Amino acid sequence: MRLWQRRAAVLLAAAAGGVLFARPLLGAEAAAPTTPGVKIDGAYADWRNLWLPPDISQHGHNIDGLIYFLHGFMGVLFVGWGVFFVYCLFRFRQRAGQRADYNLVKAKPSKYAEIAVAIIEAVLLLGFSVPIWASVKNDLPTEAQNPLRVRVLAEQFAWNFHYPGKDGKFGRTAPQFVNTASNPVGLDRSDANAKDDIVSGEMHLPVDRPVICDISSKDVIHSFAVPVLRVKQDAIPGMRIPVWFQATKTGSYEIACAQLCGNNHYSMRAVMVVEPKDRFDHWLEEKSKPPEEFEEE
Ligand SMILES: [Cu+2]
Repeated sequence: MRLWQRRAAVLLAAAAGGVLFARPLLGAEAAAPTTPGVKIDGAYADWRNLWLPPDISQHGHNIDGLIYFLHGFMGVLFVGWGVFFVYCLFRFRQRAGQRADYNLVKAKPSKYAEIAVAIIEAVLLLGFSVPIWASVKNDLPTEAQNPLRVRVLAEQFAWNFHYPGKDGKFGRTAPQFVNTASNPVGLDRSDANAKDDIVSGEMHLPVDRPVICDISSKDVIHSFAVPVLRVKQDAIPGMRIPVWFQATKTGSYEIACAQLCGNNHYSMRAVMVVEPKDRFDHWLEEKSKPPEEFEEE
């Protein structure tokens, strides 16, 4: 067998191995559980959302604007440098009687182009990215804006949403009270502030009201990702990291985990229901009724 034949055989075997290895993973992906009866708005499976998912966040247009600009800018650079590269291939091709010159070419236009690219990138970073990041991450809504506070607690492989209830105060939580089935966030039911607290596996939010989520994790690092809100924040055990947003459109949307967190990472999703204030209040009311069946046990 010749060398190129041997190489081709190795490449073919590697490709076949890759396909065989990937198949079970792809199968598992297709079988990811869905919440029955819930239609997810803006889901990736919808062919109309091949580009960015719909934006239902007040700050989303800032991030989208930056994404569009960066893609346009990178497209211009890609085409520009690509054309220049092909031109150089032709212009400096090997010819009879021509000798290569190993000294650096000191051309002005390329220097100016590089300086311009560096300036544009600095402006993008300092003028746009950092301020947008600061407003999303640091400038939390004030009390006067009446934000809703929700604690988001991630675990392998689910999301738990903890609401303070009518009194607006979160009850005490501690690891010794954690029960995966009946008390996933470890709420101390004997604490007065915990009496009206709500824990749900589905996130409900009022539309057009600022929401502050305090993100944390019970086990490994997860990432709270809501594509339609342009929100993504790592959930880190031992830390409570705030992230805020304001939803502008009602509907049911997907919350995903954006950090590879274990075997069933692909199934770690939750539904986020954005609804009008009265329906949200009604949901809170329903949920805050004391869970009698648990108290008797
Ligand atoms: Cu996860």
